[in-house]
Amino acid sequence: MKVQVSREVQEALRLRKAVVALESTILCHGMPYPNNVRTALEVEDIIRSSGAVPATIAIIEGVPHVGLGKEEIEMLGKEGHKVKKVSRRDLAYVVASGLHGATTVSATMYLAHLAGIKVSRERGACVYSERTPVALTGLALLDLLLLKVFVTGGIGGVHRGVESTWDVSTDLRELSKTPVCVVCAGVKSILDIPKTLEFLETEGVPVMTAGQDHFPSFFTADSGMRSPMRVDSASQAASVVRAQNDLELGGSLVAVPIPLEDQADAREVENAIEICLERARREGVRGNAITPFILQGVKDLTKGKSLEANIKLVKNNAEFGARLALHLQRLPA
Ligand code: PSU
Ligand code: MN
Repeated sequence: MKVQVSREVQEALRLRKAVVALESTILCHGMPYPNNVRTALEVEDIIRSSGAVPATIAIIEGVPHVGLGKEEIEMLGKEGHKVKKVSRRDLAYVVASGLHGATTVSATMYLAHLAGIKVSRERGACVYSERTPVALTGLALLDLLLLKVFVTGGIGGVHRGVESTWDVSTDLRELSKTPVCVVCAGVKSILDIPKTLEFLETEGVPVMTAGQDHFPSFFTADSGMRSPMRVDSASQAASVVRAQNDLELGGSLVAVPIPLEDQADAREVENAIEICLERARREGVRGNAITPFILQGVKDLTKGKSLEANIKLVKNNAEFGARLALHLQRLPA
């Protein structure tokens, strides 16, 4: 199967530069046009100016793309909600049907990992034919660290009212399966944060918070819940990711709290969330439509203030994620 890796990303992988994956659901379903396109391009530039290379991931006409051009980001951002939201579950269908797809955290992790493996295999083949057929050379070992860092705003989690809906985002299971580190700003309080942390513990996913003891809650820096682990720098996070990788344990989560000055008003956001959850219940919104429905509603009710905070935190995460990826790439094989 074809996975289209952009020229910029191919070149970066060849030179073993740090590459940071980015998702596209936030582009098509998480923010309105044109803020979405502007933010996506600015986030890419933040990663470039930190010395890493961005790889925004999406499906275009059935082909998974790792690294998008400006025109492709513009096209997907303009199409917005018309582009299908694609989690792990939806990947095969959207590929087989030749559709566009906006990848969520789970699908983006999966495709980043797949592209890393494909590139390693191609190199592996080349190593086998040119040198002795050893299983893993130092070169191939280093390749296993390709495309291991992915930056987003927030991940999916266990939804409030899970007792009756069974709504648990597949992002959480993906984290346990796929060896990619996801950098986010914590989990939004549209979700049940304590249950989300419990589930991540069950799934064996390391959850680290940068620079503080408490886990953040997306729009605000402190959810009131203790973070299972704390790291005080991007390099410390990188060494955990590296150990996780060497132990072949699957993914990990790094939460970077929103800077205090960029926080949204917690009470205002909480009120908006309550109203939207009630609306969703009344209107029977279900399944993968819930998260975009609530994000949109909260944005409208807070008159765009939640969107402003959202944009700032994604950029903040991009800076941290790029540093993490650079450190990871520099660690000795
Ligand atoms: N949380 C946010 N913003 C988002 C998402 C989650 O604060 O844009 C998106 C991500 O792409 C995430 C997806 O992977 O929603 C989770 O959807 P669901 O709850 O349907 O699993
Ligand atoms: Mn769900």
